[in-house]
Amino acid sequence: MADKTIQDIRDALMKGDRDGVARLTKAAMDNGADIREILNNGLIAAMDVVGGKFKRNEVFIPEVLISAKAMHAGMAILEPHFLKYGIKHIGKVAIGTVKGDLHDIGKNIVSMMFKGACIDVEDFGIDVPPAKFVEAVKKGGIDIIAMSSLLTTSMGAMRDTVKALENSGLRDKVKIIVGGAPVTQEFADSIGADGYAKDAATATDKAKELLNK
Ligand code: B12
Repeated sequence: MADKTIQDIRDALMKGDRDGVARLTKAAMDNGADIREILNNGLIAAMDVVGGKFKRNEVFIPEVLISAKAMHAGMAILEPHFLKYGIKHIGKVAIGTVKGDLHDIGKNIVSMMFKGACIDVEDFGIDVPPAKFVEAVKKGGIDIIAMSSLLTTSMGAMRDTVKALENSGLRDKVKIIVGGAPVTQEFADSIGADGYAKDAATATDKAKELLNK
């Protein structure tokens, strides 16, 4: 019965059925299903399938976005139960699309996958200037800065952010992870970032590695 519900959650998410995911996730919780099971074998597994299809050009951006929204609806049901079920946040990430760049689809997926991995996320949105990241690190409580760029012309803002952190004496207080279609491991190394990932699933693994989890 529980397996069937998890399968139904996966199917609903892959179809982008936001209300269905919310309803089924709630039903699974009410029926006592394991929250980790819902998260890992339901929501995250289905989003991985959608991500894979996107990579193979079997689905396109609208489908990815609709499924991501459905995932969000499921996550919203699970989130209040995390602490109750002993699932604690393993760290905190401040994420944003860098200055000059308005693309946020990939960044939002990364953000959601982080949340799914029990990483607390502060999302600064798009067009985020270096000073905003610096301010967040200064305030404290941020373990990782995650920057997204989809434009070759905005990649320089990642370098500027790393420099701004260095100039503020805060660089060693935080790990930095970068990504987005034009970003590469070589670029990440050249600006002195701690990590790069090509997709949301790898980004989550990388963040956990940087958090030593
Ligand atoms: C959708 C889109 C738009 C939408 C954005 C809507 C939105 N809310 O995001 C709109 C129409 C607004 C737009 C505008 C523009 N766009 Co546009 N856009 C795209 C498009 C088609 C898809 C991008 C996308 O969402 N991909 C899907 C997501 C899921 O993939 P992703 O972003 O790569 O994210 C994944 C990974 O990269 C990674 N990742 C992403 N972020 C992060 C962060 C971290 C920390 C990590 C670890 C990983 C990670 O994980 C994600 C999930 O797996 C691309 C072409 C393409 N096929 O990529 C062009 C593209 C990015 N756009 C482009 C351009 C030129 C523009 C415009 C300048 C067009 C114009 N002349 O006005 C403007 C720029 C506006 C601005 N200042 O930002 C070019 C960029 C060229 C370049 N290399 O610089 C592209 C490549 C199209 C092209 N071939 O020319 N765009």
